[in-house]
Amino acid sequence: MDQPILHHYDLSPFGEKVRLAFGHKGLAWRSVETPIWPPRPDTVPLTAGYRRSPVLQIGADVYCDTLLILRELERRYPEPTLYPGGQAGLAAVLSWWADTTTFIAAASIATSIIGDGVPPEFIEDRIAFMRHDFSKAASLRDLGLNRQRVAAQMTHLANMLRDGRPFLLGDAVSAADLSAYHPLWFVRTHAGAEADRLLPFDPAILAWMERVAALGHGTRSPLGADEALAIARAAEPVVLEGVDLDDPSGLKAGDAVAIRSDDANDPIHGILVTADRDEIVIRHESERVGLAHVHFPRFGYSAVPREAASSQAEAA
Ligand SMILES: N[C@@H](CCC(=O)N[C@@H](CS)C(=O)NCC(=O)O)C(=O)O
Repeated sequence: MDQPILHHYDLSPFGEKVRLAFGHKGLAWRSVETPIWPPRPDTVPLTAGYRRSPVLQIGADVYCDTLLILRELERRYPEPTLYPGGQAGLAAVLSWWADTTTFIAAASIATSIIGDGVPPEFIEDRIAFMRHDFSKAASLRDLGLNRQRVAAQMTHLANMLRDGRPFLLGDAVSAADLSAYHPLWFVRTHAGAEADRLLPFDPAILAWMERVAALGHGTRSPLGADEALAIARAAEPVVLEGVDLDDPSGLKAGDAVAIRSDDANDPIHGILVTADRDEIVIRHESERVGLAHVHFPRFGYSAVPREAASSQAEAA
């Protein structure tokens, strides 16, 4: 089986979530380091326009969004599970809650401390892409707000851990732990001792963080971006079934589509290959890769006809 290839950068909290999933499953994987802000000329040929990080490549199949990346790792490498005790739905929903409520607030707490060292290009890029200002001045201005946001989330974590369970859903680690962990990992790594002053890192949370960190990152070996693209070029995407007739999108295989993400405006385009309950897959061709299949989770992403997407964008 092709080795998983992660396109990511080390600073990325969502990248840490996937690295820990590799650790939990004891996987050997290849690491392609991407720039922290675009242009990313060696990633774009794989992703059909999706710009976020990380992205998982397996042969000529490319998985976008950590929600789907973890699910795909689970499908290919079921043991040990990331969705223990038949709680896949709960783990996924809890993951989404943790990912979406704390990432920006926690990162801003870190930039209120280390913001002077953040390159202006990064700050400008994220203002344009995320409508969020990570400059030190803006992060300091909003520090009280962001401390409250993250502390409120940490209260829920502390409540979940209060009965002495080692992980959020019980005895076994789950995807929910990785999602709740990565923003706190980021703020603690970068804010250092200040993090403990600014946020309620109580002993139960710290002990839980140590358990999650102990999962490690599996066996990582570096891979050049050119080599990763060559691997995709030499591979065939996994063959998939078409689109159900009663799919909620109303679309069918072969339609030209745009993928809409609920919280970003990436211009993602391709030809619909399949759409099932869990994922939408589009075909994407580029000179350096040839044919790739780009996969998106259904939760948070929708496929719309390409023409409708273009006319809506023009009207906006
Ligand atoms: N919902 C996405 C969020 C990923 C995300 O926002 N990642 C950050 C980096 S940690 C990002 O893409 N920032 C903008 C960029 O790197 O271009 C996921 O779960 O993968």
